[in-house]
Order: sequence, then structure tokens, then C-alpha cells
Amino acid sequence: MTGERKPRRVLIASANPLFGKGLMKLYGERWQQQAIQSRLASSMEETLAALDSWQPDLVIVDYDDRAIHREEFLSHFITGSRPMQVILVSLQESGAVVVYDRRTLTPAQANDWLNLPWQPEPSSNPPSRRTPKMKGNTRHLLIAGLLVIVSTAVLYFLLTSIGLLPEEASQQAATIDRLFNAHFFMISLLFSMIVVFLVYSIVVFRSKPGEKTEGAYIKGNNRLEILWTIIPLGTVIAFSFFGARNLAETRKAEPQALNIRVVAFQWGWSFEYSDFGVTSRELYLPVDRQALLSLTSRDVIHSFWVPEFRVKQDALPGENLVKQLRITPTRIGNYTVMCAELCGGAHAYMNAPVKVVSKADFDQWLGTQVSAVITDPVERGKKWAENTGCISCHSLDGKKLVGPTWKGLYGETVTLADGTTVVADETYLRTAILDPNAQITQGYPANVMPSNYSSLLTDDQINDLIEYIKSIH
Ligand code: HEC
Ligand SMILES: [Cu+2]
Repeated sequence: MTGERKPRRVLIASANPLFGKGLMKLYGERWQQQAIQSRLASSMEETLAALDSWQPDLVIVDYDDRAIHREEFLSHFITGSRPMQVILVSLQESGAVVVYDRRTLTPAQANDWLNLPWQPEPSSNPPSRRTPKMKGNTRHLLIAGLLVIVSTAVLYFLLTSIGLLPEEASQQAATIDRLFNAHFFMISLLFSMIVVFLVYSIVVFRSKPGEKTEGAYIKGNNRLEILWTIIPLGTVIAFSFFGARNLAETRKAEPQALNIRVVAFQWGWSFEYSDFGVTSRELYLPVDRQALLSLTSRDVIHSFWVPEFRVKQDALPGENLVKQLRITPTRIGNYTVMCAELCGGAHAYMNAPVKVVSKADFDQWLGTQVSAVITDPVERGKKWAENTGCISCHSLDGKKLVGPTWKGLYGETVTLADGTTVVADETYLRTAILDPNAQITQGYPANVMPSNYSSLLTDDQINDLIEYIKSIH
């Protein structure tokens, strides 16, 4: 077998006789040495006829010859029953050979035909040729991958540090910023994956001076296509879960929430502290306590938005369309609520101050507001008793709850746990509220009534409470 060499046949297709001559000048000697036969065809018909009768192993087509229509030739080649090898070639004046399209041959095989001595077993070639090439690709991928990681880190750092988001002043904002940051990360990663590969290719794979060959023709890559479908799909699904969970978190209800009715109108806001009968043009909020805003509009659609709190909610006209929004401020400070729904002429000026204050400051502000609205201290005391939770332990009708009833308490003689008696005057009531464990009422447990009312309530509020208790007969 080893000595046996079937003669190889090369068909040169060109209407221009110079093309064949040029090729022969370049390769003729080598072909002769390797017993390669060549033949010229100068038209399309001649070429096709030679393909059938002579059955060449390789066809070299003149790339610059319009008479030998490349596409037509290729279609014949592709549909032909016999596998053939085709190279589209252009001869330069300088004597160089430019190979334009060898999609039907691996580059290695084309080199075998054009440049290298004839190898009886070309199948032994590919592995040894492949390895260094694979190594080159892996190296490029590694470098580009590293650049992607570096670029992602730098971009993410920039996006999160140049202050794209305003101050984070509520629990809900922290939740939403987690999502924002996850998006900033994805943005950095995707941007890097596209731009790094693009710039890397432009720089590293640019054509060198004098290089005229076209790049390899690559058609489809199933593995890549499956990957770039599954990875984004998984990412989007993961983000929707993440988003739904965070949305639920921003709406989590706390039982001790402060109820505020927010009324939007053209063009302003009013805030009603429904439990106290107080209405304000400024939104006062105690820090670290959830506020439950019930939003409504007197005219058109408005939208309640304090950027530092992040969450936003439309205010719609109509009593049955009241929308709720929960905000737990975490930072004392002054903010502004603005309307985020184009609502007419002065929409841009539809702002109102938002003041997040300490609990003590809030109580004091509320106390002043309530005193201005309700002049009767007994009425005010009733509000305080309802809103601080006294009446969940003290009844007004003589019933025994966790604590003694307030009915007829004032002026009564109270028996204490140690057996002594005391008349329930104002001093007694004040001590009972501020320091409940000083005098325990007989038949009731100690350490049950909260002992921190002195810090939770203002002096005025305690006076109001005493007036209220005095009034219950
Ligand atoms: C968790 C339940 C609870 C709450 C809330 C509570 N108390 Fe009490 N209170 C008690 C108990 C129990 C006693 C009896 C034991 C004692 O004297 O400490 C008591 C006693 C009193 C007394 C003395 C009553 C008597 O008959 O001698 C007064 C006055 C009083 N509370 C006022 C208040 C006021 C005002 C508030 C709200 C600002 C309030 N309490 C909230 C449980 C409560
Ligand atoms: Cu508006």
C-alpha cells in the first residue's frame, strides 16, 4: 500500500489563460514532482463537463472571473453526488495567492493541496494541528474572561458609588436597594461581556497590514446557542422570584402602624392623623415606626413619592379606591413628598415637607396639634387612652380586665397588695401611671402594667389622662 499513489487531479477553472499559467508557475513544479495532474477549463460548461468526465479531486476557481460564476459553481459542488474540494483563488500581480473561500475544506486540507508535500494519510494530521490551535483559543478565552471580571468589578463599584440613588431613609428603601444593586451588577456584567469581547476582538484579531484573506466562515454553534438561551432565561426567572419576594417584604404589615390618611388634590397634600382628629399640611413621621398611609385624591390621579423612601403609590379619586402604602422611616431628617403623576398645571410644584422625628418629638408635635383641635382635656385624655393601649387592660364599665376598671376609680378607697388603703386622688393616679410598681392594687399582678409611660407620654398627655379617668363614673 505505502508505495501506491493514486494520481491526484486538479481542475483549474478560469476563462483567463493567464490564471492557469500563473498557477502552474507557482505550483507546477511541485505538482509534477508529486505526480499531480492538472487541467484547464475556460467556461462554466467546460468546467461542469470536466467535473463529470474527469472527476477531479480539487477544483481551483478563479475568484476574479465573472464567466465562472462562483455561486453557481458552489451550488453544483454542494448538490453534486461526489464530494469534491473547491478553493476560490485570486492571483495577485505580486505573485501572491489569495484564498477567498474554502468553506468546503478545512484550512489544513487547503494547505495540504496548495503548499505542503502530498500526505498519503491526511487523517493523521488533524489532531496534531488541532492541539496548538485549541490552546490558543483557551488562552484568548482566559484573558477575555479575566478582563470581563475586572471590568464588571470596576463598573459595579462605579455604579454603586457615584450616588445614582438618593439617601436610603426607610426599611422599604433598603429592600428595594438590594434589588437595584443586583441590577447594577447584571448591568455591569452584561456590558462587560459584550464590550470586552468586542474590543478584544478588534484589537487582537485585527487584520495585519497586507493581509487580505477573509475570516473563517462559521455557521451555527448549538452548544453556544443553548447556553445563551438557558442562562438568561434562568437569570430572568431568578430575578422575578427575587422581585416578588422583595415586593412582599415592602408590604409587610406591622400591628403598631400609625394610621395616616393622605389626601392629594390639585395641587397639594393634606395629612390626616385619623386616630387623633388632627389634619396637617406637613407629614410628621416618628422614626422606626411603620406608617400606614391610606391614599386618596379629591380630583385627578396623583402619585405619592418620597424618593428617599423609594416606594411610590398612586392616589386615586373615589372612596372605594383608597390605596395603601407602608413606610417605616429609619432616618431622622427632612424630606419632600412630590407628585409623580402628571396632574395638571402646577404638578411640578405639588410638594409637601416630610419630617421624620424622634418618638418624643413626634408625641410633642401631636400633643400640640391635638390640644389645638380638642380643647377639652377629657376628650384629649380619651384619645391618649385609646391610642396608647390603656383600654386594652382597663375597662370603662366596671368589668375586671387585666387591670382594675377605671369606672368610679377617682376618689375611691383602694386596698393595696400590702393591705394598706389609700384614697385614689390625683397624686395616686399620677404615681400609678408613672411608677406602677410603687403601689400595687390588691388582687392584681405586679410588673404587668408597662412602667415606661414617663418616657412615652408628655406631661400634658398624663394630665389629660388623669382628667379622663376622673370623668369616668
Ligand atoms: C398590660 C396591661 C396594662 C396596660 C396597657 C395599662 N395598665 Fe394600668 N394597670 C394594669 C394592672 C395589672 C394594674 C394593677 C397593678 C398595679 O397597680 O400595678 C394597673 C393599674 C393602674 C392604675 C391604678 C388602678 C387602681 O385601681 O388602683 C391606673 C391609674 C392605671 N393602671 C392607669 C393606666 C394608664 C393611664 C394606662 C395607659 C397609659 C395603663 N394603665 C395601661 C395593667 C395595665
Ligand atoms: Cu399631582
